Amino acid sequence: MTTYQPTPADRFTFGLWTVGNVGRDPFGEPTRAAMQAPYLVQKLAELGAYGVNLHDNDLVPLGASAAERDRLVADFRRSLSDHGVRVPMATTNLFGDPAFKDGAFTSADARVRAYALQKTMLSMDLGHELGAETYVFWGGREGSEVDAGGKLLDSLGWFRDSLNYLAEYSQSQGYGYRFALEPKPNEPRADIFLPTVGSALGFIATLEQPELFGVNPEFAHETMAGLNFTHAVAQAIDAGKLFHIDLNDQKMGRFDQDLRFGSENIKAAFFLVQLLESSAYAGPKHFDAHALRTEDEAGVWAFARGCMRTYLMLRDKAQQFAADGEIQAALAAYRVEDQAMQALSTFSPANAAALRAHAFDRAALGARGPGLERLDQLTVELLLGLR
Ligand code: GLT
Ligand code: MN
Ligand code: MN
Repeated sequence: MTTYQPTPADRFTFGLWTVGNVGRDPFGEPTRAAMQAPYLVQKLAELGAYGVNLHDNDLVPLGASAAERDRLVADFRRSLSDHGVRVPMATTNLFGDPAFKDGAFTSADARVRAYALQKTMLSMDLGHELGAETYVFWGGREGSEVDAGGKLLDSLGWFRDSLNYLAEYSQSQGYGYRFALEPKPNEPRADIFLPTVGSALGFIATLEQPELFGVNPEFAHETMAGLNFTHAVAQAIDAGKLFHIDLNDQKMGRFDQDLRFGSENIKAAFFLVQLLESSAYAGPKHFDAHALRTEDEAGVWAFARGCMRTYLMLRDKAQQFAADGEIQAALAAYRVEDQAMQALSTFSPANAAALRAHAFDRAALGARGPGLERLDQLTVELLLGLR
């Protein structure tokens, strides 16, 4: 009987901002006391996590003195090494400071854009000091409520210039970062630029060094927009651009809920885990979620344990799915192989001429039942533990 106990080999990570979330929301004050970063590291290690990720200001508050910064970083590093916890990803808080209220890299104010570059370079220095290899850009404030400012095309140019600049900075420092853009459709802005995985992939192709950039898709963000997250991840994998992933859960069409992984859309979570496990993705599985505001500290650790445990249970289910004879037979029946047609589907003038002349039995093609109802029901029964 497997225990679904995670180990660092599973490469599960959390953010300081996730397990450290104090339960503040736009309508209410914190419901939990803040926990110090070294303590969060110790607790994550006890639970079997591989790593912890951070924004600059999750560790070093805005305005801290140099001495204060050095002390906080030293205490954090000591805890990381005492507990064998890694920092695979780092990012910048470009959303909390009122200076960024109308955008950071896409602010209409050139001074704010330059400040965003400076803050990001300093945060990249910190991430590198902690061993981070992936650098995330979540443009939470890059967007608008009104478009009266007329800066849409300029914003895309400013965003591009900033990313090009920071890629060069990383190289000039020898940091070797891979950068991951994290799309989100809205919140905190009414409309955020590059709102979906597809938009980010399209934008990456316009950068000076596109090979350094990929995406960090988040389950909740595509789901908020009514999109299918697993489809978005498949497109990122197909493009060779899945550099990082934010796992959580979300009710469709709501505010960004960042729910415990697998707590809401269990079937979608299953297909996602199945896709990830069958792909070459070997990066961290980051839970960008937090405990419900109702919870105390015990609830925070129940939340973190639950994210990892559900992933492992779904990974187990994916293995059962692959080993289930009836399911595999239904899958095999779903696909129709036809070598002659396959051969004609490779372009040559002769094949094109032959395919143009071929007489298809359209009625037979349309009449075939693919068996998806049965296959899906078998999947549901497997997930419910009946197989
Ligand atoms: C913020 C956001 C997340 C991003 C984080 C990285 S911060 O919590 O909602 O989706 O991944 O900046
Ligand atoms: Mn989110
Ligand atoms: Mn995220």
